[in-house]
Amino acid sequence: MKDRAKMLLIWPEGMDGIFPLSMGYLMNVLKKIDGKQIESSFLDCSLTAMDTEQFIGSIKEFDYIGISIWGSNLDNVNRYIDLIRQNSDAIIISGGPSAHLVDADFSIIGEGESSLKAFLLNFNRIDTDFVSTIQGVRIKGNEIRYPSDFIDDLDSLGYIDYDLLQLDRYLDNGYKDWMYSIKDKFRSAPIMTTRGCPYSCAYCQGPVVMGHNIRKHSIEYVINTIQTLYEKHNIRQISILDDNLTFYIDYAKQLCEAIVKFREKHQEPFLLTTINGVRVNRLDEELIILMKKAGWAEVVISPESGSPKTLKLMKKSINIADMEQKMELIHKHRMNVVGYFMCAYPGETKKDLEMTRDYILNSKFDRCILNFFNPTPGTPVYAELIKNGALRQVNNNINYKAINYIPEDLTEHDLIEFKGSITEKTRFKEKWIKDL
Ligand code: B12
Ligand code: SF4
Repeated sequence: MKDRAKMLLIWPEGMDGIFPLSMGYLMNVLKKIDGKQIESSFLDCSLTAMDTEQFIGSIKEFDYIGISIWGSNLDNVNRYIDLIRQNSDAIIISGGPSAHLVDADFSIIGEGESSLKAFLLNFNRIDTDFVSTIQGVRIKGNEIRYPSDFIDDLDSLGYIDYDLLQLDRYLDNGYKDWMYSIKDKFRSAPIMTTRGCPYSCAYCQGPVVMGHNIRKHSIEYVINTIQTLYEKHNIRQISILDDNLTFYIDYAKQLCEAIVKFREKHQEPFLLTTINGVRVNRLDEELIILMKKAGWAEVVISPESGSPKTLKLMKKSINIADMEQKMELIHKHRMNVVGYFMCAYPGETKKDLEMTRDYILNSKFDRCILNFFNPTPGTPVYAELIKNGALRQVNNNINYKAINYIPEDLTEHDLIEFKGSITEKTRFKEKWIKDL
């Protein structure tokens, strides 16, 4: 029996434009049990390109190797798994939103900290009977079991070590978080303030990964993180990655007020973005005003469709009238509005696409982004499409620019023509950004 084990966490190649925030949280888990039972290391193959020999050299002598799997990096991960199997005896643990789509020994599906900790604290008992008692872990070949064991107190996960994750090297290599309204990007870094989303949009994997119950970091935690990023890494744009930042409107207001105070003490321009969008039904005018004061220059919202029928099929729980009203308020307070849309949702017809086109062209969005619907595992709509054999490719690399599903009443030509007919107009008002 060993009294110590060695674990390596890998952030794979092919995660272009994505900063490994999840690795920061998971390394904190490992560090807490480090020294006692676990010796941990982190390998970022996305930041440092490696040839096969270097990769093999880096994976030797570990008992456990954990790899993060998004739908966009399956090819690389499958290659790593083959190399690990050929060159090491390590137990392979996959994690992340597409964890179960690769041939790992164990997969941790959804929020990973609790399951990984339970797993490693008992590393001498890694047999299927024991592992099947840990929430959120799938044993190779078995059914997927949701959900994970969600952590209530997010602050207990500790502060992200942006040095360990080599934020400055990411920035030197051109890492930029999305901000549609400006050409010259600021030095940016991502943070999470909340996890989870209570909604059940049928295409979205967010709640599958992070649960329906929203958990929050304390305002103090968030401000301390922003301060470190601002002072130590000269970050001037914070990208909040939450699924539903404004669900608890009061929390969002308190956060904005604390950021306004932070801005007052710091002279340089400082912006905030919410790349995943906020829900219009979780915004009021007071919050919109506070967001502007705190440093938002644009607000991203996700109507997804201009067809009420499609919105119903998607279970979006939003309506177009509300969207228009909130858009007016956001403009009134001098911020740009970006809208995310998708087409080719199951059940859509030409008429629905036309409604989306009319809405995009006639509404007041400053910019619209249109992608093809591409179903993600774990969502209700994915299960249905798999059951009906309706996907062109299963377990493929997920890419919203490619067509993987064509609704019954439409053709590939219809979809390509429709997407091509929506020219990306930008009507951004730079002066609104200069306010900040
Ligand atoms: C923010 C975000 C982005 C940002 C990333 C910004 C950044 N970090 O720099 C941007 C906008 C760039 C982005 C892009 C894309 N995204 Co995105 N994104 C998200 C979002 C909202 C949050 C991800 C995140 O950072 N969460 C915070 C961290 C802490 O959580 P986490 O990564 O999930 O990690 C936890 C667990 O998954 C697990 N875990 C993760 N790795 C590992 C490894 C091990 C060993 C273990 C044990 C556990 C574990 O433990 C972690 C801690 O709890 C999710 C939705 C969601 N709520 O999950 C979608 C999501 C991950 N994205 C998705 C997709 C498809 C994409 C794109 C491919 C879309 C496209 N353009 O075609 C691209 C990726 C392009 C690329 N180069 O690969 C899908 C993934 C679907 C899938 N099954 O793989 C999701 C789930 C959204 C959805 N459609 O439902 N995305
Ligand atoms: S699309 Fe947004 S609101 Fe809907 S379930 Fe996903 S995160 Fe929640």
